[in-house]
Amino acid sequence: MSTLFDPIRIGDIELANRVVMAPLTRNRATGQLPNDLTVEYYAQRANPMTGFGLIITEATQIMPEGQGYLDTPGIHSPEQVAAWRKVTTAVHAQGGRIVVQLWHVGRISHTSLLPGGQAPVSSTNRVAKGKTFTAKGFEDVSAPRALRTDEIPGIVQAYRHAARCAIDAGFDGVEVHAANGYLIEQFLRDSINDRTDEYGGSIANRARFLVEVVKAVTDEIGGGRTGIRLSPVTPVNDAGQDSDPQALFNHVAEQIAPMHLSYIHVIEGQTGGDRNVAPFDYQALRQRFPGAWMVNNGYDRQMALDAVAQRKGDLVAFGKPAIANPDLTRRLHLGAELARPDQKTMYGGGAQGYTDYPTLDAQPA
Ligand code: 8OZ
Repeated sequence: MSTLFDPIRIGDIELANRVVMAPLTRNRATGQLPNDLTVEYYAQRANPMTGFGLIITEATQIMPEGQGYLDTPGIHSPEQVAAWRKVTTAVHAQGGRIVVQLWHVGRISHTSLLPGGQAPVSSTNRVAKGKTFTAKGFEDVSAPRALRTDEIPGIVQAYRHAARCAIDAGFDGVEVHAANGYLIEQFLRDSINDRTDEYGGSIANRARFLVEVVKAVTDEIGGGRTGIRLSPVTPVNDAGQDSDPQALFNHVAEQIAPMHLSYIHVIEGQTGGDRNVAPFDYQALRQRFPGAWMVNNGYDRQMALDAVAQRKGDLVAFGKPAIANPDLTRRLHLGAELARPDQKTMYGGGAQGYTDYPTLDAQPA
C-alpha cells in the first residue's frame, strides 16, 4: 500500500513523495519577472526530504494579454525564460521537481494591466462581477471583448509557445490552468459562454478551446510533462454553475484521456472554501482518466493520509499550508503542528511572509 510519503512517477516526472505545493499567486514579480526572492522561496520548499515532492508555480501568464493582477510573472519572453531558469536550477539542486502553471485570465483583468490599455478578452463580452488587484489596489474587473473565432488559434499558439518556453527554462513540465473562472473556464461553462460559433453551445463546442490548448501543449512538450487543473463546481471569479457540470467535465476527461497527461489536479468544491458547495462525482472523472489524480482543497494531515491510503487520490496539493510551512512534508510525517500563514502578506510585498517562515528546526524552542 502506498502512503503520502512514497515516491510516484507521474507521466515523465519522478517524484520523491506525494505532497504537492499548490499554485499560489503571491504578486511579487518584478516587471513580470521572477526575482532572487522567488528563487529563495521555491528553493526553501524543494528538498523532498523535508519539502514538496512537486512544486507547482504560481499562475504565470502565457502572453501579456493573459495577465489579470499586478506583479504576476510571465513565461513567454527570453528574459522570463532566463529568470525562471534560476528558479528551476535552484529547485533541482535541492533534488526537487517543479512545473509552471500556464495561465490566461481572460475577463478577470483590468485595462490598466493590459498592453495599450486594451480590454480583456474572453468567450463573452459580458463583464464579470468581481475585483482584481491593480496598482491602485482592488478595482472592479474591466468589461471584456469577446474573441473573434479567427483570433482563437493565436491564443492556442501562445499556450504552445509558453510550454516551449517552460521547457527551455528547465521546468519538469507544465500545468494548464483550466480552473477558477479564468479564460479556459470562460469557454467551458454555459454560465459564462454565450457564443454562437463552434466554441459555444454544445458541451463539445464549449470544451473545444480546452482540448485545442491541451493538444497544442502536448504536441509541443509531450503528455508526460503536461498536467491540468480543473475546478468543476467552484463559483469563484463569477463563474456561476454550469447547467450540467458532470456531463461537461466527464466529456473533458474523455477528450484529454488519449493525450496521456501526467496528471489531473482537481479542486473539490469552492476554491479555498466549502468542499460541498455543489454535488459532483469526482471519482467518475477519475475513472475516465488514465494519469495520476491530484486532489486539492482544504486537506489536513488526516484527510491527506486517508486520501492516498484509500486510493482516492495519488497526490495531495496543499495551498495555504505551503505558504507558512516550507518543511510541510516533514511536519506531516512527524505529526507536528503546522504554522498558519499571515493573510496580510499573502499578496504583494517582499520577504516578509514570503521567505521568512521558519522550518521546525529553525524555530525558537
Ligand atoms: C488568488 C489571487 C489571484 C489569483 C487562482 C490564480 O485562483 C489564482 C489567484 C488566486 O487560480
